[in-house]
Amino acid sequence: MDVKIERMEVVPVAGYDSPLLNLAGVHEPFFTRNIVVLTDSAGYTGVGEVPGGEVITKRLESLIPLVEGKPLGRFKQTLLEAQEFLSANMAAAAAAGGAQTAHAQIFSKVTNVITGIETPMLDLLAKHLEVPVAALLGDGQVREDVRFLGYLFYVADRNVVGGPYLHDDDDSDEWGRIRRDPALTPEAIVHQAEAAAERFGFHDFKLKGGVFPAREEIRAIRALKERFPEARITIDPNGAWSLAESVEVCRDLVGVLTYCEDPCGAEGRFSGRETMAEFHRQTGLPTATNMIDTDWREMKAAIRLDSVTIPLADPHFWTMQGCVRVAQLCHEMDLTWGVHSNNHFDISLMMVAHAAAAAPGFVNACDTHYMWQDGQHLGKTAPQFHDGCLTVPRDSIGLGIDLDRAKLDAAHKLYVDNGCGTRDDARGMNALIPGWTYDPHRPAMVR
Ligand code: GKR
Ligand code: MG
Repeated sequence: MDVKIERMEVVPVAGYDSPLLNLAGVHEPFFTRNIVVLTDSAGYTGVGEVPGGEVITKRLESLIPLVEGKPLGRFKQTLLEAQEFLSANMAAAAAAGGAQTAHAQIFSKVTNVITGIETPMLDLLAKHLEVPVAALLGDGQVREDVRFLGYLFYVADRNVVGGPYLHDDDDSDEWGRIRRDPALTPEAIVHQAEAAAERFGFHDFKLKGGVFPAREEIRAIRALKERFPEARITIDPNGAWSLAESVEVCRDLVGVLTYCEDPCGAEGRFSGRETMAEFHRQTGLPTATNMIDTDWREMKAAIRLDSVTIPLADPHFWTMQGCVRVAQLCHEMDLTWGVHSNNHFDISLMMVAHAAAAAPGFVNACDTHYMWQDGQHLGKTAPQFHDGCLTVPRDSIGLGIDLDRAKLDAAHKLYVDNGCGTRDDARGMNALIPGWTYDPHRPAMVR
C-alpha cells in the first residue's frame, strides 16, 4: 500500500456539560477533549478522540513531525516510535525533577496520546481495506450489537454552582427536559433512569457514588433495583469508602448489585488491590475497577490477589489494540471485560463500540457519559442507540464517523472562547460548600 499520512491535526475541543457530582467535586459547564484528524495521500481522513487538557494537546502536537510522511501500512512501527519518543521525553522530564508524579503521568498521559494517533490510523486503514475498525482488532469482529449502560449521576443545582451551564436546550422528551435539573434523591435518580431508558433503551445502570454517605447512595441503588428488577446495576464511589464501610453496606446486596466498582481503595498498610480482594471475598460481589488495574503490571497484581472481576479497560487508557488484548485475557481467565468512560463526543463512543465489537465472550454493558452529551456530535450524523445498543455492522467501513468540519470548528471555538483546559471539578464546589477541598476518603457532599 503506497499511501502516506500527509497531515496530522490536533484540535482541542469543548462541549457542554451539566453540574454532575462525583468524589472529585462537580463537573464544570464545559468538558474538554482532544481530537486528532489524519489525512492521507489518497485523500482519506481518519479520526480519533482522547481526553482533554493542554498536556495531552502538547504531547499529541509533539508527535506531528513523527507521524506526517509515514507510510500508513507501517502504522505499528509508527506507534512503536511514538511510544519510544514519548517515553524518552517523560524520562527526561522525570530526571529533571518530576520523579514523584512520573509514573502517574507516564500511565495516564502517554497511553492516551498513543491512542490519539492509533485510532485515526486504524480508521484510515479500515477505510482502505473497506472493513470496520473492529475487524482489525484482536481476532476480528465477534458481535454487531454492543450494549451500553445508563450512567446516572447526582446533579447539583446549576443556579447555586453558577457558570454558563446549558439549560432548556432540549424539549424533545423527558430525558431532554430533566437532564440539566438537580437530582439529589433516590427518587430523582430513578426518574433519570426511566427517562434515559425511554430515550436510549438502556437495560443496565451505573450510579456514580462518592457524593453522599454510602448508606444513602445504597438507598438509591435499592430503589433502582425495585423499579428495574431485571437490570444489571452497579455503583462507583471511586474508592471513597473504607473497606469496613464497603463491606457493611454491600454485604447483603448480592442480587441487588450485579457488581461493585471501586468501593474502597488503599488503606493504611494495604493497597487498593488488597482491600478490593477482601471486599470481593467478604461480600461475594464481583468487583470492577478503573483505578487499581490500569496497566499490565497492575493487572498481574490484581489477578494474583483476585481483587478484580471486571477490569474496565478503557481504550483511551489502554489503546484500542491494548483494550481488546485485555478482553482476550479476560475471556481466557474467567474475568469479564468492561469499559470506563469520561465525558466524550461521538468519536470516543464509536471507539468503544468497535473495541467491544472485537471483545470475545461475555462483555459487561459499556460505560458511557454520552447520554449527558447527546446532541453534541462531531460527525455529520449522530450515533443511534436502539434497545440500549449501538450496532457496528460487519459490512460497515472505518470507525463510522463522517467528520463534520463545521461542528469541529464550533467545538474548538467553544474551547478557545471559554478559556478551557484541564478538568477541575473542585472549582465549582466552593459555591456548594465554602472552603471545600478534595478528600479521596470522604464523599463530596460530606464535609
Ligand atoms: O465523570 O465524574 C465523572 C466520573 O467520576 C469519571 O471522572 C470517572 O473517571 O466515570 C469514571 C469512573 O468510572 O470512575
Ligand atoms: Mg470508575
